[in-house]
Amino acid sequence: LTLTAIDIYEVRKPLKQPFKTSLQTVEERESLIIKVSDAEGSSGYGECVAFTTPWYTEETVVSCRFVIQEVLMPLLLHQNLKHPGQVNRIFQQVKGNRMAKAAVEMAVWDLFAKKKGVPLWKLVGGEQKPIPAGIVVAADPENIERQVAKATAAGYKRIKIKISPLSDLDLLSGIIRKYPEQLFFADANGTFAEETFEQLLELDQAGFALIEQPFGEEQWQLHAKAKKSMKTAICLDESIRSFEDVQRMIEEQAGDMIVLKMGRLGGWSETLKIARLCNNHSIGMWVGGMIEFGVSKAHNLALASLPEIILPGDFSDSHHFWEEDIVFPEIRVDNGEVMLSEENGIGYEVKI
Ligand code: OSB
Ligand code: MG
Repeated sequence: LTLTAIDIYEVRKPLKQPFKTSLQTVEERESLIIKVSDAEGSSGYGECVAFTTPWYTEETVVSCRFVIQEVLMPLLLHQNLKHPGQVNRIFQQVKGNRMAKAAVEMAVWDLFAKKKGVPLWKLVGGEQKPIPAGIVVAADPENIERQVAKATAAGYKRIKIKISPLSDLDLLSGIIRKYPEQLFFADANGTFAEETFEQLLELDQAGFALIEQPFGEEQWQLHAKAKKSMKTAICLDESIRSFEDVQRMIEEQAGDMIVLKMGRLGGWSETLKIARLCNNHSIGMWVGGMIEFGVSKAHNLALASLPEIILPGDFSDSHHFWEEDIVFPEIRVDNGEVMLSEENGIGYEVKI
């Protein structure tokens, strides 16, 4: 496999409704779609999940465009690749910039699967199964009840509620008690601190199946203390930037499970390595989202097809965030499940 072209396309779409987290309100999503092509005219697609500003991670759309165009492209173009796993190794000489690397690496995996004539989920060792879908609900007390009712009626298998030390705990536990069949996750996006540790402990009674990233990404000790003091599972998101971070979480007992975000971890190779490590250590994992378009979602669905991934991931219907997605067909959640495409590669056409 020899890449003859790598193209970058910019996509920018308003969200149907602004998405409010305690860190940032996202009103518009800007993303880079990467298309890699070979001499025979086949192409593969990846999506860069960096945001416009560094509110969630350090990388941005502009930094990724620079790194992809000026640094990663020259390393990869015209190289003879036997397997997409080589891309990660070639990129190792470039420090960090995992979102930029992931976007290109994922596109190569898609192309490789297409050249082999297999769905990407099959190539990575997944199985054909309905993928359980979860939705995210912003921490807006005015609308939360209505949103939970709507998501449950739509059949979503899990609802993730954005929380912070300012959340109304009585309101949350009231809602959770009203839906005993529904699975609830909480995502704090690192908003708790040593001073609010006691408030976190109170969340133990609310009925969440897990709490995602209570403390900041470097707060390994606080996470270990929370894991020891709580019965609710501690799930790390922002803290997990690499394979080594997962090793550290295991060694320091700083969490019970992790969110897999391929677009932030550097792509397929690193993520598959992490999934194996978690499997060997009985660490639970599920596939996380970042308000993405269909290209990234399609890769994430292939990841969720791995037999060791059981918990519902961040998989909302294309029409949850967007009037119109950039893939055909769009991502459809039916009765809380997404069917895996039997088409080659990511299994979706890209409309750019
Ligand atoms: O922390 O999981 C997060 C969105 C953007 C950045 C970070 C996160 C999120 C979400 C949305 O929680 C999940 C989704 O896309 O469905
Ligand atoms: Mg999160």
